Amino acid sequence: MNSWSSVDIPALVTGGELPALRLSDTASQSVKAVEKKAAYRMYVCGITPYDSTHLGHAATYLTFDLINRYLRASGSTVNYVQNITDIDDPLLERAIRDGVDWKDLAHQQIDLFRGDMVALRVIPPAHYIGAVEAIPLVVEAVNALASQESIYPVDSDLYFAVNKDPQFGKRSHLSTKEMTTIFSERGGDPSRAGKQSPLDCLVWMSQRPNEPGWESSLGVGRPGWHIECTAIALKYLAPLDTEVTLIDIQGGGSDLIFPHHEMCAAQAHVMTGKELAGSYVHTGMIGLDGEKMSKSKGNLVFVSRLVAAGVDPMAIRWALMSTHYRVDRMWSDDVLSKAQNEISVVEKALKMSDVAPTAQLVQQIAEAISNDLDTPAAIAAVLSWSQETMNGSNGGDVTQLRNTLDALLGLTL
Ligand code: 5CA
Ligand code: ZN
Repeated sequence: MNSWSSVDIPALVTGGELPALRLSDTASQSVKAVEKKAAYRMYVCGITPYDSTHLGHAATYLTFDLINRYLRASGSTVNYVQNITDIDDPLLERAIRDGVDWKDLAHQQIDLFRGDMVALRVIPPAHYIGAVEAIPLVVEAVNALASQESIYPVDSDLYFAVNKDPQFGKRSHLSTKEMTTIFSERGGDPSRAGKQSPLDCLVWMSQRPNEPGWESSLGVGRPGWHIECTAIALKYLAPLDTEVTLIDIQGGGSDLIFPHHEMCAAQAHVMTGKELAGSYVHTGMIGLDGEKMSKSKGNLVFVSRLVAAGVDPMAIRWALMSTHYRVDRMWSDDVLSKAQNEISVVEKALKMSDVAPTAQLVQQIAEAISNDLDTPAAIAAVLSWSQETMNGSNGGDVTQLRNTLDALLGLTL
């Protein structure tokens, strides 16, 4: 699948090395330093394309964009991979509801998503891979799991036995009861007859009447959800034997902690004997009117609609960064108008012929981002610099600041 167009990022001049990045890691339940390296591997779970990018998706991809930008600004490369769940039950259900072909629906939504990501200046993944195009990889991954005796049939479907991973449950920290409840809420089938354990997950679903299926050595069918991400991550991030974990960062919203990321980690562990990620990073949920914004609830605010209505995408970026990524938070018109007002103050300051000193501000922004992506602190520092500039302070280098806002925060103001 084509990714979206690349983003120009200016070089950052800080006068020194950037502080090491520290990130919240769900598995260790701590803020962990990301080991300094020349090359990183990051996998972020992509959209299921049946409703265009809402602000929840945008917030999640912006968060990982901040990580991507920071690691690059530190002088490293980042192999960034994202999937598209372009075949799954919710997509088929929506296509039937709306009387459209599921492939057309997916393509149209993926195009909208790409447009939104370009507008928000999100660095594109190096590999943007759909589940359908990944079917040969999924088959390979199921075979690798089968060779570890962790695959069994139920009717003509195939399941992964989670107890083959001694670490199962260690990344998400839930009781069996909690796991079972959440599993059934998020696409799982704990009570299906014939399963060895209620939490075992489907890896290959045989073709159902009036549904698409693909020929494979596993029979005619389609991939289960979790194995799609496991297979894509392991193939396109090409883990090295010399590294302790397969990849550096596995990411997505907190709604993916269980079952999705636990299942991916368990499958990867059984396949390779190694832990999937050094850090499991999860973003809080964006809500509207007191509830999580979700396609199934329909309480969505779309990036494309805001942009079509004339909202500056940089204001959306600023608004989403004005609160911390791990916190569940509400979107509202007030959040947006506050961001618009703040941006107009910063823009005014940036246009002054003399600006307040910038070297310390650049350090403050870098330190804030290194501290588990503390964007509210970075924004507060920029606002206080703007105030000082408006009060007549001078001696700063506006180009240095513009480059920092762009390189680290993705803001062109
Ligand atoms: N295709 C799967 C992942 S493999 C999926 O979860 N798709 S999604 O379209 O439902 O979500 C795409 C990404 O946005 C996921 O990382 C998800 O965790 C995140 N996300 C979904 N809803 C919200 C929300 N309300 N707030 C923040 N992030 C969200
Ligand atoms: Zn995923």
